[in-house]
Amino acid sequence: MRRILVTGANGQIGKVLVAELRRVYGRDSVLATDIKKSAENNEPYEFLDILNENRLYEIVHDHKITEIYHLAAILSAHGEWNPLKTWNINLNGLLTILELAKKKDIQKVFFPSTIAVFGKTTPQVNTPQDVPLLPETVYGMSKVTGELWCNYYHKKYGVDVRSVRYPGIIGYQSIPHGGTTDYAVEIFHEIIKNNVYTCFLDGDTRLPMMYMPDAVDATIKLMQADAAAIQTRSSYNLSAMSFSPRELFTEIKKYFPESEIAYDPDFRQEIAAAWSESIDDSRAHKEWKWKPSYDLARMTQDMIENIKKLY
Ligand code: AKB
Repeated sequence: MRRILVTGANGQIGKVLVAELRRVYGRDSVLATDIKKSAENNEPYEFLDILNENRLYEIVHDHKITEIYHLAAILSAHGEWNPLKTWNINLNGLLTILELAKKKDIQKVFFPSTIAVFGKTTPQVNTPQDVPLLPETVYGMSKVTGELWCNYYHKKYGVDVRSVRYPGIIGYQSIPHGGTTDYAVEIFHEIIKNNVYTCFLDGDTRLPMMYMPDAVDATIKLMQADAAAIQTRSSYNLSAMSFSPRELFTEIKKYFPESEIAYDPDFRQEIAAAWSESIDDSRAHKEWKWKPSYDLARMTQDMIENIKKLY
């Protein structure tokens, strides 16, 4: 019987992933854990600080957990404010989970990596799967190292750990905090509320992005794939679309012709400038049949429809 634990379940992706996992496997099969309680009913839920190893072991034992989706992490922008804390949470949290999976009867682990693993030494256009990785944020460093540990635990101990490098994720279900790609969600809320947005990235900074339903679909598909198909145990490149703030605004302006944008780049511009513009994710297409459904136009239309209902 499959029993899933999700860490960071009340974060941007966690919230939507938990709901979808519960739809697929049943509410009681999916335990949400986080250090913050959700405003909505999120039961079954347990408070869990990922660095509290004893409590993690207890929860896994009590709830007879068989799979872990380990989402808890500090993202790129907030990571720069407290590098050592970020390293501790992002990397030691993962190592605790991998050790647990090695010792206990955990059948599968999901680890989210990110485009933040790329750096100035990486080709920025159509970035291939295997490239030099020299990230300059502590978040990127922790995720590259995390990928290597996943590969190590798989090869050395047979832990069935699977991972994707998420691009910027766009969803209407929450306003993300702490990331460099957060502008691509904020812009919708601000334009719908106020018809104006000031972007913290430069207008021409193109980044790989993905709409939430595709991100959740990719995650579940990867976890459901046959173990033999998963040839990459560090992390898969994953992609759906790429755009700059200017291109996204042009699309949004079709619905709000009076709206305006200004650009006031801050420290996040330097982070974004080192990341890829677009990603070659052909290996994910080939090995576990990944295929996105949303492009810029379809995502924009759906975001606007849903965010309008919130205000
Ligand atoms: C961030 O901006 O830090 C995240 C990511 C790309 O991993 N959204």
